[in-house]
Amino acid sequence: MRDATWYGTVALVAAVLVVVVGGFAIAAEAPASAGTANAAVTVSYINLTVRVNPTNGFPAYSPANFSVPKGEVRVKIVDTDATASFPGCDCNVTGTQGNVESVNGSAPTSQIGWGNVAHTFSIPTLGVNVLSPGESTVTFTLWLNQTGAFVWLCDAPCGTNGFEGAPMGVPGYMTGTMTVL
Ligand SMILES: [Cu+2]
Repeated sequence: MRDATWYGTVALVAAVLVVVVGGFAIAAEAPASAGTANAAVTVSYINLTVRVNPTNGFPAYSPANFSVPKGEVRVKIVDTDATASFPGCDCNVTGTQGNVESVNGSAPTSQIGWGNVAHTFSIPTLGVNVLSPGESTVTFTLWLNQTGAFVWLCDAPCGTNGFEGAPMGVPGYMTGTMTVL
């Protein structure tokens, strides 16, 4: 038989449940309303260096594997390798904002002369082609609107082992992966 104490306990449990469930409802709404206020574009930066490995003489991008967030990414390539020419070069800048790059802080340009291209920074799947004269600093902006892993490579035949051997075809030298998060 249920006495007054039993009914009192049931009522108390029910009251606690209402308070707890109500609290969860309030807590669940708070982050959603805070999230809608953030509509700003993310701008980030990545600095790459091209230098010659002193042990084997191979030029290499560093870092070769890197991550950047989705959005606007401003890239700087400091190329410390010697100047070189690239006969047969596709010397048009593509896939960057405005299809331009800037060399040593000069006015943005959409083309570099083949006689002054030591390396390229190319991402075939994104249509990116950037030319890097040796002993120079190149800057450009990428607009990355999809996440994933994208292989970049240098298109200039800058080694003596063809496109398969080092440095051209070996990750860590003239090819690597850019991960967009
Ligand atoms: Cu190269």
